Amino acid sequence: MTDSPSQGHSRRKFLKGAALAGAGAATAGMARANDPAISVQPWMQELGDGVDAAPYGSPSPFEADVKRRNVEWLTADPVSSVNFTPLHDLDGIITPNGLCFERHHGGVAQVDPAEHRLMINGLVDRPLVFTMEDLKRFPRENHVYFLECAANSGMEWRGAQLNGCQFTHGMIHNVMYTGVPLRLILQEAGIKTSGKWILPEGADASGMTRSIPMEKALDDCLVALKMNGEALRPEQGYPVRLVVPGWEGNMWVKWLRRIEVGDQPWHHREETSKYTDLLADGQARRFTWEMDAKSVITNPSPQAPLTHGPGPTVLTGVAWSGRGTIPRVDVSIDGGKSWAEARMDGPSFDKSMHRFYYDFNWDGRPLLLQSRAHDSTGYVQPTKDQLREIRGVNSIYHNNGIQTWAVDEKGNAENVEVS
Ligand SMILES: Nc1nc2c(c(=O)[nH]1)N[C@H]1C(S)=C(S)[C@@H](COP(=O)(O)O)O[C@H]1N2
Ligand SMILES: [Mo]
Repeated sequence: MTDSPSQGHSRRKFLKGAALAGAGAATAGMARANDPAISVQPWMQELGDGVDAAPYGSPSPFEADVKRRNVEWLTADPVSSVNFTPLHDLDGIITPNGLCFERHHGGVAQVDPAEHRLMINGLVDRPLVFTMEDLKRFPRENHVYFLECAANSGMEWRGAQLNGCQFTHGMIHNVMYTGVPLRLILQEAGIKTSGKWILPEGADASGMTRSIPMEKALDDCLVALKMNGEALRPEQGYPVRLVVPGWEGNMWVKWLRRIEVGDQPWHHREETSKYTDLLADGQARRFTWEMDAKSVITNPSPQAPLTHGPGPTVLTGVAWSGRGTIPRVDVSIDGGKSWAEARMDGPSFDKSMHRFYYDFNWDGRPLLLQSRAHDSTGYVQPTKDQLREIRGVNSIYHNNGIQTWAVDEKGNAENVEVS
């Protein structure tokens, strides 16, 4: 602590030096030779808060606009609704816990971990009931995975509608989970040879259930206790949720209380009347679990216009695939006529969000921005028209078509479609 005043002193010296250097050097229009704000500011002239001011920290008050938002006409009742991750305000690949979008069918259950249990029953040798402490005695693993609601971009099937990537693409989050492989818990109960499916059930008022094939349950599903290092947030299923990597968010049962093992799927509500894809001919595709490769440019975008003039411009966005990694993203600034390969940056994990950048010199003319993801299986993200040709426009779910933002001379962006 004793050295902090001198640290402050040397920082001021450094800033002064930097300002002088800037005055002489030719910049590419990214800074000014002189700026009065470089002088001593009020916060340099008084002591700041002590270490006891915020036992659990929160963002700067200047970041108050960085928040989850909902779409009013989608929110008939907040206990059965959705809000959206502010993708345009984030960078890197990790979604901070307080900004992870929420989707609840019966509100946020407030679960006391000491009273909460996880039961394994059905076609098992030994039906078992675990406390949360019991779960902590299994070997656990850490993995970064995206969770995308199958309805993400669902409002865009018939045309461009919502103005902002938060609303068109914000039903996704990407966090590091700490959890126990579901395989280990099922093996503890002993799966009978007739056990081919599982039915996870939530402890919330909606009693959420989904049928999941045993193959997936034994592969990479996790019974997760932590997100980004700390306990799950109540909104995300505290104290325990199922993680079903790469598969639609609806299957990631929160407030997990029971897993039944069965010999066939249960055909419950969320896999019949909901989360099925109605095709043009009136038939519905069922069990479309995997999330196809998808990407979106987050900056610039309607909520994040270009505030500088022509010159060096950083375009960025995110891409993900339920089938693997994203080795490549292409970017177009002319509505898909020509494409350039974006620069991938940050860690590349299986079934996780990836970050891409495209650093270019904006000439100040209008832009039609698009991004196109390639995943590690060779699959390429389709255009919205290509999707509609095969799937019609009746569906809500699994819209992974290419998004277009129109940027005008002033730098303002709007959700549009080109054909
Ligand atoms: N118990 C329970 N689990 C649930 C839900 C729910 O309402 N109750 N919603 C599902 C849906 S539709 C989605 S998209 C994800 C959303 O997860 P999140 O709230 O962490 O974003 O949780 C899934 N798991
Ligand atoms: Mo969902």
